[in-house]
Amino acid sequence: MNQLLTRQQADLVALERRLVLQVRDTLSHAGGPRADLERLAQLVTEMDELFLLVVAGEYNAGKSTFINALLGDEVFAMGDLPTTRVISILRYGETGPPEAVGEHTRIYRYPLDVLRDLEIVDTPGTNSIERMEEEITRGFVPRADLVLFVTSLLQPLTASELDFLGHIREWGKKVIFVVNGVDRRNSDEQIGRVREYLAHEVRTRLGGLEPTMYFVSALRALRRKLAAKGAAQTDDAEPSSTERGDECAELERYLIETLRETERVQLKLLSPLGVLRHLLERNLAAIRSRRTVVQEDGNVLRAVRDQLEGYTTEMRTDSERYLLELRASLSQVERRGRTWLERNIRVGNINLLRNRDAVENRFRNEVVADAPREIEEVVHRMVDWTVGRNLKLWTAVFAELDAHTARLRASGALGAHGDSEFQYNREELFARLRQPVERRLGDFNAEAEARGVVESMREAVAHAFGVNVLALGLGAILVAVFTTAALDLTGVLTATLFAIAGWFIIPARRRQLIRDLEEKIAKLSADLSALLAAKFQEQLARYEQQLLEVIQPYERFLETERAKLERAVTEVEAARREVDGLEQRIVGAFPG
Ligand SMILES: Nc1nc2c(ncn2[C@@H]2O[C@H](COP(=O)(O)OP(=O)(O)OP(=O)(O)O)[C@@H](O)[C@H]2O)c(=O)[nH]1
Ligand SMILES: [Mg+2]
Repeated sequence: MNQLLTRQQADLVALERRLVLQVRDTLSHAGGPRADLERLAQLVTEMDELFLLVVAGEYNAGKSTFINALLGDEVFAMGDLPTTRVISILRYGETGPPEAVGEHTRIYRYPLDVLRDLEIVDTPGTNSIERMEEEITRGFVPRADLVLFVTSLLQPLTASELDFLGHIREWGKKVIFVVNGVDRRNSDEQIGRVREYLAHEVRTRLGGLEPTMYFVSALRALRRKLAAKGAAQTDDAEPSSTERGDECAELERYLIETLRETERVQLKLLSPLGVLRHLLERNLAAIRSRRTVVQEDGNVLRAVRDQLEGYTTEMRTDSERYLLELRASLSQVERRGRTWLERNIRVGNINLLRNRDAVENRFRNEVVADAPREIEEVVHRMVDWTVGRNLKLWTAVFAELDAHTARLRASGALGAHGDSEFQYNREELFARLRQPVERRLGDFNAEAEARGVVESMREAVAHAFGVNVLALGLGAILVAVFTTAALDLTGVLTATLFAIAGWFIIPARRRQLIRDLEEKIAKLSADLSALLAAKFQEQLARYEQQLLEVIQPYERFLETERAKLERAVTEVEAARREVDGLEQRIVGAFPG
């Protein structure tokens, strides 16, 4: 059609083509469904094709009869049962057998002049029991430049017609109503009543302008033309008179003259904009619902983080309680140590002090006493409690994720756009988020875990205090730490000291030794409590990290997705404004 356009119109076509491509890019960035992108690619090609006048309506409405009447020939099959089964495109050319294009389209040719400028499409009727055929017709609607909607005078606007009209309207198509069967009217008033009814219902139920309507009898028009043709051949033609109330001739004039000459170019330019607008709206809705999903996912992750934070804070405060118990035990050791030293490091005790085993035994029984067992017990309690709380944390996280999935599924947010890349990535990541939680819970063996933690503490103590007895439990290690280490390091147990036991006679020497021992015990006790506290913090940090590692990839995904969706919304909204702007220019370019 390009050669027939004015310069201004050609510019508009170029602008429109660019806009279609731009919208395709926008939707492609926005992760729009493949079908939409394909529709847009096709739209570019369709812009170069002839104007498509699509005749649609329910089965048996008289669509094929109407087209035949227009042609004055029985090109399309007519009948009382669902008759037209495929999209039938009527194109200019010599008559011949129709040509099948794919499964659902057939091309017919007919040498009628008007077909040089537009193609007429007969479609399978809607609302028959052939649901597939309705789908074919619905699928073809986006391609129409103008829809002739054939309905029946005896049953104007059924519920299913209204639904189908809604679909046509969604794609922004201009519709002309053809009310067929006026030959079957009971009275002339019937036409007026139906006209009013239709105008009112279409206006209120579908919104928009006053509908354009033509009341016709397709069958009578066809018969008249066929008779005229026959008469012309036999040379006794009756002058064709238009029946009262039958607007077939006006409609024909509109289609063959007005449409062909002026309106066609404008409609042809406007129709891609309707498609763009519809696709943009639809995708905008999808993007918004995706944004809701991202927000909700984000809320869940925040809830998980809150759980984790709550857990960590609770651990920090409650662990103080256990560490206090621990320090209490240790200060008992210090106190007992002081008394013991005062009582035993004296000259009168020289024989005992010469006996290394005896010293060790007494020190262990009287100073170290129950402390290692107490400490071991506190450590076990502390670890058991930490591990138990950690199990509770993971259980809560799992419940949170589960409830979230159930909520999304119930709201329909999941699977609503299952073909999109977003949906795919999200489900995969969500599964990756859920699996480790599930696995952690499935494998959780609180006893073994607690044993492991205590074991690592035992190793740390043995290592830090140089007690090289791997097979012993924490309690035994502590006994060794206090007895051997304390006594050894101060020299109480060394032979040299005993050799010069005379030292004890010098009061200053004695005091010094007692002070050394006291300091040693205090230091051991401080070191030990710091070590256990550090080990405990380490364990907490590990637990924290474990959960963070699970949720962080998903948090990052959501962050990227959120940014992407924001950008998509902005771009889609901008494209929609451009569609509006171009529409105004097109309308303005065709005065009248
Ligand atoms: N009385 C009367 N009958 C008509 C008129 N138009 C069509 N018919 C009859 O209605 C029946 C259906 O006509 P078709 O043209 O095949 O209807 P259609 O809309 O193409 O139907 P499908 O192809 O099945 O969707 C045929 O028997 C026609 O003869 C009309 O104006 N008046
Ligand atoms: Mg038909």
